[in-house]
Amino acid sequence: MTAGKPIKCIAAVAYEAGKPLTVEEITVDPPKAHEVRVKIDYTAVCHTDAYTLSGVDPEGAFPAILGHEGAGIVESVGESVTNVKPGDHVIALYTAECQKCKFCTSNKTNLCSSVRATQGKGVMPDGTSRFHNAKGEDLLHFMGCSTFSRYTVLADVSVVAIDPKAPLEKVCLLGCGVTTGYGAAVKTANVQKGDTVAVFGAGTVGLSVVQGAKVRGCSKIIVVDINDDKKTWASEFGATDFINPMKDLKKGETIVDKLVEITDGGLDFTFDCTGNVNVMRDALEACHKGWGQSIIIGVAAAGKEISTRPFQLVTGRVWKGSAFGGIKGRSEMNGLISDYFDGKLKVDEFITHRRGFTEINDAFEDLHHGDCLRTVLDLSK
Ligand code: NAD
Ligand code: DAO
Ligand code: ZN
Repeated sequence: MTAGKPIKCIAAVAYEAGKPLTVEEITVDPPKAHEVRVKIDYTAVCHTDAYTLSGVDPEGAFPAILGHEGAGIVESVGESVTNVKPGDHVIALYTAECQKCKFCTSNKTNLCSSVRATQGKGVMPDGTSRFHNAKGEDLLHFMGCSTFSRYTVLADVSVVAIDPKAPLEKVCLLGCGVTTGYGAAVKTANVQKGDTVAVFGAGTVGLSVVQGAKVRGCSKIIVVDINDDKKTWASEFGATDFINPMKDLKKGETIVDKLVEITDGGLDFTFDCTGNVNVMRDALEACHKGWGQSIIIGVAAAGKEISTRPFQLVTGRVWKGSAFGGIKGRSEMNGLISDYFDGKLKVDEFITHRRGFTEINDAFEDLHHGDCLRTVLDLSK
């Protein structure tokens, strides 16, 4: 019986920017009111973890326990928690859903303000941490999730119970990349049968946009990526065309020229899944005059800005953004799990690497290789 007591467990601690994570034993305090302690079974590594660890994230603070794409089982709950109970299978949500704040009740956005301020500071809503190292020092939380620990504590608004039949070693990916891309296509953009779509960047996010566009019956799904190795994956996930702008353009031709030419004036929808601000501009300008919409999903490096001629917007192109695919984690996650069971949503196909948790630093290395979409770590190993 561990409820109400501190738990000692393995975690990967980010002590310093640019340094490998330290795998060590930490202490995880019991959950306070409106908090949930979860035994994390599986977590993947995403670019945002690497971005923060690299030190270029101006909001990155150390020492911290990173990780935000994870799933596990509720070990215990604090007072007043009503949405989950011990034994529930859950996914951690970096985009909370309190169902009460101005954002949640607006029906216009999946952003939620309930834990925003403290989550950004790396602490729980009461301003303190539940993680301590062997020296008794506090360790910061990350994105309200901290899935790089066998046990973590989440705000109750940052956790969703899922169908226990869903395999946690796979659906942990619904905690970020897959949901982000799929949701951006079917929810933020709400692409329809017959629409033409271009997706810039064929990582997990971009390929998941592709699968959303395919499910909706889009007529053309063009993937643009500078890495030719992505061509096979693009076609497996549903792309109709693949363009490598480094190799497939005529002399003097731009990617925008090419896309506009092959789509009779431009795309109905484009998606940036690269985080490169120049690509974001191309994606906007490749949209059809009068109605084309470009959705920014990629997270640009600190300080970067986007630009275009205002005339692009005056003439009807629309620039939008999407966080976590516009998906409300607590109310909509089980719909995605159903889509997964029904074969409409691919998840397993994104898992290119599996490792034991102690190999977490190798999983960060995997991210730099073109053959890796996601590495899933098993926290029992
Ligand atoms: P990834 O690195 O696996 O994929 C990026 C792809 O873009 C790669 O295939 C790469 O070859 C390609 N690329 C790079 N530069 C390019 C260029 N100039 N032109 C065309 N293609 C180019 O990353 P991912 O996990 O798929 O994530 C994609 C982006 O989405 C990242 O910026 C990530 O931080 C962001 N993201 C955003 C959200 C959100 O909620 N908005 C959530 C998760 C991830
Ligand atoms: O509500 O102000 C806010 C911030 C919401 C956070 C949205 C994050 C979107 C990008 C995250 C990157 C990938 C994990
Ligand atoms: Zn809210």
